[in-house]
Amino acid sequence: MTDLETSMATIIAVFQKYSEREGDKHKLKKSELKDLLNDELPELMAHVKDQATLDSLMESLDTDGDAECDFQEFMTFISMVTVCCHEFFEHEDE
Ligand SMILES: [Ca+2]
Ligand SMILES: [Ca+2]
Repeated sequence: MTDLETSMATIIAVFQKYSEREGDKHKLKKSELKDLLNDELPELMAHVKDQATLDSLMESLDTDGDAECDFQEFMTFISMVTVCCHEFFEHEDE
């Protein structure tokens, strides 16, 4: 597999690792999302310390309003964070 293919497979595997834990196997409930963010994005979570911030993050991700984060909603979040990282590293070079 190429680097990009591996990355895509990794994102899917990471999502499933957490989404399968409880309830709907294909969706992240808030506690699963929280564990995923804590374990997989600790740098980002350093900025999301309080419950209110996590609540509003979950709310903004949950575009269909079912109180769970499905894979499409998760990908929207990942691309948002990745674009932010890219912008950050672009400025690093200057
Ligand atoms: Ca689940
Ligand atoms: Ca949802």
